[in-house]
Amino acid sequence: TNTQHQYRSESALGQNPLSCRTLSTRRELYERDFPVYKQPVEVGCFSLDSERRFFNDSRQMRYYVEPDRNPNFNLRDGYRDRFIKRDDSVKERLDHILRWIVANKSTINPTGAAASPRALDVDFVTWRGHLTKLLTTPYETREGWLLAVTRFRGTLYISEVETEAARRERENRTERHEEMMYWGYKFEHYTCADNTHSLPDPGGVVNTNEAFCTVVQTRLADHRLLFSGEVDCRDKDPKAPAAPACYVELKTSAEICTPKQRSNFHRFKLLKWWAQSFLPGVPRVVAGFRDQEGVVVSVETFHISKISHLIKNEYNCWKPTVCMNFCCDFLSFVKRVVTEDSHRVVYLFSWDPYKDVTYSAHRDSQYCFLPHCRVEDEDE
Ligand code: 0WD
Ligand code: CA
Repeated sequence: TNTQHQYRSESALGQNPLSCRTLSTRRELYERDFPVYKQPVEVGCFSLDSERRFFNDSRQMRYYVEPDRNPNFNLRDGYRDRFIKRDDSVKERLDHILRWIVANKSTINPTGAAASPRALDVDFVTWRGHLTKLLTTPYETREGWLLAVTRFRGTLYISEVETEAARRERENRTERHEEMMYWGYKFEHYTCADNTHSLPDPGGVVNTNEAFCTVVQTRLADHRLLFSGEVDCRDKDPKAPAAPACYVELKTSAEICTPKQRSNFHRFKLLKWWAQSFLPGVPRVVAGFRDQEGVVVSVETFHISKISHLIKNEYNCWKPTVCMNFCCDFLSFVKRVVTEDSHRVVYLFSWDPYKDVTYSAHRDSQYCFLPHCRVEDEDE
């Protein structure tokens, strides 16, 4: 189209090309060819138990048991009496990933980088969830973000900082909202078993401290990435393809009754679902559609590779290439900006809807998130 041509050659960097201190998030700037995104490879995993303790293994892995297409799962069951909620005022930052890295250095640096024996062979380390936020930024109109970045021995570590708005929202959630947050976890308990030969136990306790996380390595253009993401469950067939291809993401969503609701589902929800699972190479999402009372009335599988076709008929819809190109340009921007290599320095990247990305630098501040005693000390 015309618009596309008009913006092809325009730089994505700021309004003033000489300053290069900001990054635009306007969609038109990112409508280029899809960038190289290598098939993500699982390099490890870890588990967090019911008390949020770290284990360098897959003990929290769960197994998907395909439910009835019209199941009648009551997601409200157990909210009052069988629910242990993780304390989400505790900020874990990159701590679990750093622990995994320390325990698995040999896996990620098989030969040991020649120049610096303890340098990591990747450009970026972060949570998958932070990358999801970057992918959806050109289409986000409600929530901004703050990302803290530290360069340490050449590698850029990205850790989210809660915005004031997000903190206010977390502290002022309605009772209805609190309960609805439980519904997603409850759905997992109707569809996941603890081992390959057992069945789901919806009578058990839902404890949101428990997590199984995959660690994957991949490359986006010239950015080598190492990130971790929480995985709900895997295909229980032992002949299923290797991880991450055997993983299944579980979601709940309001049932779709009108064309307007279907359109909104395509335009907003499928964007988030696609971005989150595409990043680690999780091939499918199983969605439980629930009514107003929290009863799952239908279940549907979405294949990530088919989502871009599903949305093609929506007017002015999101595009995977815009998401990936924006993320790629943001990471390039970070590499250019974050020059001082020190665990004591944090560059804070800040974005609000309809604005450009800006940044500020902070030394020995509240934003420091690399416990320097960890990444460098444990093998010394
Ligand atoms: O420090 C932080 N700001 C964050 C830490 C933000 C997001 C996540 N985390 C940590 C937690 O340790 C969590 O175990 O990351 C882990 C999950 O990482 P992720 O996979 O990178 O996060 P994301 O893709 O946003 O969420 C995946 C799942 C969610 O499932 P749904 O279907 O709702 O997308 O992880 C859960 C949730 O079940 N989850 C969280 N669990 C604990 N703490 C959190 C959180 N803050 N956010 C999402
Ligand atoms: Ca989920």
